[in-house]
Amino acid sequence: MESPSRYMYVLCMAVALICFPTTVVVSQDFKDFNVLFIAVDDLNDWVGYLGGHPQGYTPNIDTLAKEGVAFTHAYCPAPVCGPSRTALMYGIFPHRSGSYGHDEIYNARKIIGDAQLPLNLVFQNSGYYTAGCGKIFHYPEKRGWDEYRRQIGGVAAKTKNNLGKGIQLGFGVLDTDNDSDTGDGRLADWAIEQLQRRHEKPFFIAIGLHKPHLPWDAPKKYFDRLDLKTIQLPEVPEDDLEDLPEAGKLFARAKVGFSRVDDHQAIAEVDGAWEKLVRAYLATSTFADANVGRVLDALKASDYSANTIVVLWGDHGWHLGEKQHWRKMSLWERGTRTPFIIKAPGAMANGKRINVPVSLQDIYPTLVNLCELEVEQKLDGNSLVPLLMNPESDWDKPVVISHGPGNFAVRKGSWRLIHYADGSEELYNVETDPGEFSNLANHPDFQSTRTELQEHLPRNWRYIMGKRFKNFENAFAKPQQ
Ligand SMILES: [Ca+2]
Ligand SMILES: [Ca+2]
Repeated sequence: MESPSRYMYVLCMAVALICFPTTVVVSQDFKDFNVLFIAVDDLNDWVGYLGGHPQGYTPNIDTLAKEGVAFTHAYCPAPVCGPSRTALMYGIFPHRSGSYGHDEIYNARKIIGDAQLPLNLVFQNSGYYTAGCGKIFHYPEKRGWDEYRRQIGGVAAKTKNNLGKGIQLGFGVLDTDNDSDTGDGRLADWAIEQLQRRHEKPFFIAIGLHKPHLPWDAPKKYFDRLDLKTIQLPEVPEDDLEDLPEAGKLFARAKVGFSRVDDHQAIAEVDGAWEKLVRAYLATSTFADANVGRVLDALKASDYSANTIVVLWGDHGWHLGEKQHWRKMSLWERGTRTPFIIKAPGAMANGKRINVPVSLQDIYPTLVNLCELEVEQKLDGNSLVPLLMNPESDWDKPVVISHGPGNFAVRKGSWRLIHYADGSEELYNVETDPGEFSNLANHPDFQSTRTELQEHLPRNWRYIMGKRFKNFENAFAKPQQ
């Protein structure tokens, strides 16, 4: 496959080599890029470069964002680990695969045909050495790895906090100050060892950090950075849910299989609980960032720094009270926006921020495009190579996010349309109203915007209902055949 965008990329690289021979060092053929693929579980936009929280502290991710192409409005295909990763790694939208959640019924290996190859297998089939550790897939995928370690045990938490009131949001201090004693730290060390090897073939090395997924356990130094008294809580207007349709209210406050209580109500009833949770999430995110930093430092110190593409992504967002919602599983900005950075050698947009909405669904086609891999299957999403070449490119593609059968969000330009399976909707201007406080779906001035966004809603989707969604069953709809 020789796509025009790939051709343009090579052309730009060639121009860069002629014009700036000292700034671009490419020792191999363009198709021999290595890939360092970094996934961070449950990392929302509370990272420095995205500014989702003023106390977000992620210096290593921010450095990568400055060196590479920093996507500021990147969204998950679905707001929960399993379907987001399935979509990303197999190149198929959740509404086409039917992988919406975490029940066994959504197991990717069961509902996606063998002909839809995972990304790492395509690299392996293309002559790459493939090594992975940690959480890349949600449902284990044995195909396509030369080496793989899912987990490497680390020290346990020496203190665990119980907030009471049935709140099941655990956090604690790990019994070490050395990151390399922790589970994620050991995964980072495993990836570092891979980068220090002498590789005969181009490589695809993947690391999936488990934090900041719950429980929010991290070494003490990360908690100590933040005084509880200074913690800033997200802005949550008391009447925020009043302009939501019933389906929106249900998704905001329902007990969704991960919790047996109304999280927001329980947290409000325990003095200081909200601050402790915000601090624990921020601390664990900084801990994750430190592990990212060690891997990136190892790449810089290796022989592969100049010809390795680095991709970093979080698998979905996370609410800490916004919309009176906790955890993932929402179609709002905080539940769906993630960090996403691509640093490709010689890419003209390196060092730039790209503000148009893009999807993690775009990662697979982008890497296939950059590395010139042969792929027979249909790939959902778009290659972002035109944006990597020219950050000013016209790019007005809608991003579609699924949450169970028939519930979608569309992000396009500065707008978000949420369409629930019962037909009710929310509409927000994310630029002027980043907290999405004002639902404009019924505002007379914005009906043409609403209609335009509706055109991007999938007309058909696979209907598969998992157990965890049972209390939402009436909120889901079968496709109109
Ligand atoms: Ca996740
Ligand atoms: Ca509102």
